Amino acid sequence: MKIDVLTLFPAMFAGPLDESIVRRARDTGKLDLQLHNLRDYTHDRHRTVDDRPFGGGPGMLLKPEPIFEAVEHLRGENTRVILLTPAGRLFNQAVALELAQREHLLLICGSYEGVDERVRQFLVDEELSIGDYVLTNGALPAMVIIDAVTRLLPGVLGDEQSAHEESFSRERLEYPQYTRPADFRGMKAPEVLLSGHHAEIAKWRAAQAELRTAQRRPDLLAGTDRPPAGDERQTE
Ligand code: 4FV
Repeated sequence: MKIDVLTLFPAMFAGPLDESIVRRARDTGKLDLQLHNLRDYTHDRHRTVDDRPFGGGPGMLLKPEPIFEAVEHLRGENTRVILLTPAGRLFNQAVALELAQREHLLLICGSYEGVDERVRQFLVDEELSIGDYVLTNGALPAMVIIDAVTRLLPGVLGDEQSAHEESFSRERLEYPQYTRPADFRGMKAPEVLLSGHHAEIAKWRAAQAELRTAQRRPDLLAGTDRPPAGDERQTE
């Protein structure tokens, strides 16, 4: 997969995408990640990328020209152009699985108060939000999406199985897991997990996933919207 990122802060991407699984995906050619500074698509001495909103109002907006020029330069025939914005569709595992099927993603990172509306109208295929809160710019949302999509690319995660067994893979939160020691300060791992009875273990895990999902995210069971956060922990 190829991912191009259009941002005013390419340096913000150094670090989170240079370690561990994403690093290995880049080193093994499974992910070709390229960062592009929006200012490189300006032609004036001040490398202007923003301006005041027509009709007044606080803050500045990203101008259309540099973004159109950049996208028209980077876009190919199989490119999905995605704008990161709080006004977008909520990003989740299902969207990550969708995007992981694509050949080429071009992520536009918003800044300031947002972008000129003509970018949305005439350039963008899709708008995504990582959550109902306002960030300083779109770099972190882009990194979140790159991380979630990269680990779904074929051959990126060690044992394929893990992407299937995890939270949200079947609209269920994942079951409790334990590792050695079986008895830690008197806190014991459930006997069934030490039994070797795989059918029993699978049954216990399914029941635990159901219980945890019902208690914490009933919306996932009913396929409805997420309920307001309440402290439901430790009721298991
Ligand atoms: C955001 C989000 C987000 C809004 C103004 C950048 C900021 C500034 N993007 N999911 N939540 N963006 O807060 O995607 O342009």
